Amino acid sequence: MTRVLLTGFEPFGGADVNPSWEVARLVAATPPEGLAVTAARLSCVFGQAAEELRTAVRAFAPDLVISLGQAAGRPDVTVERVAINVDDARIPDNAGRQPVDRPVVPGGPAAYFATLPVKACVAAAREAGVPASLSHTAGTFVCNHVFYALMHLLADELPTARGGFVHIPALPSQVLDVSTPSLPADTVAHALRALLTAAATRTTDLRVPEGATH
Ligand code: PCA
Repeated sequence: MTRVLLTGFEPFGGADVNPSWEVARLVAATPPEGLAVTAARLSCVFGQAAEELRTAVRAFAPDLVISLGQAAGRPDVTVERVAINVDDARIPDNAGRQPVDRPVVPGGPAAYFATLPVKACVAAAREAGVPASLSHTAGTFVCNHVFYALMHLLADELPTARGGFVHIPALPSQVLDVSTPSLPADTVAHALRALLTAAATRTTDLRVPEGATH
C-alpha cells in the first residue's frame, strides 16, 4: 500500500468553503485502489500552515504528499511544476499576516521542482475526463508557501517520498453568477484519484510538450 498524505486548506479571503479541503476529504473517504489516503486540513496562515504540514508528514510518514489549494479564476486542475522561495501576499492571510518579498526559508534554494511525474499527472486527469494542465506558478501566497515548505521538508527529512502541489478551480456554488470558471468537487476528486495513481505508480514522466510561452 502506498501511503498518501493529501492536504487541503481552510476557507480564506472571506469565503465560507475551500474546494481543496472538500476534495481532499472526498478522496480520502474513497481512495483509489492500492493507496491509503489520509487528509489533513491546513490553516491559511503563513508559517502556521507549514508547521501543520510538517507535523502531519512526521506523524504519517507518507510515500507521497500532494497539497491542494484553490485557484479561483483558473478553469482546470493545474499541476504545479515549481515552488519558489518567496512570500508576497496580495491580501492578508487568515491571521492578518501579509508578508511582502520575504523568503519562505531564509537561505533556502531559490526554487524546488515538484518530484511528481507532473506531465503524467496532467495526462491522468485528462484521461479521467477532467480538464487539466501544467502550471509554472503556484503564486506567492500561502499555497506556494506550503508547496515550498513541503519540498524543503522532504528534501531534508524524507527524500524517498514524492511531493507536489495541485491547484483546483472554484466550486460552482462559489460562482453562481458564472463570472468565474468552476468545477464540481466530485469531478475534481475523480481527477485527483487518477492523478494520485499516476503519481504513485509511474517511475518516469511523460516526455510530451506542455510548456508555456508566457
Ligand atoms: N489558495 C490560496 C491559499 C489557500 C488556497 O486554497 C493560494 O493559492 O495561495
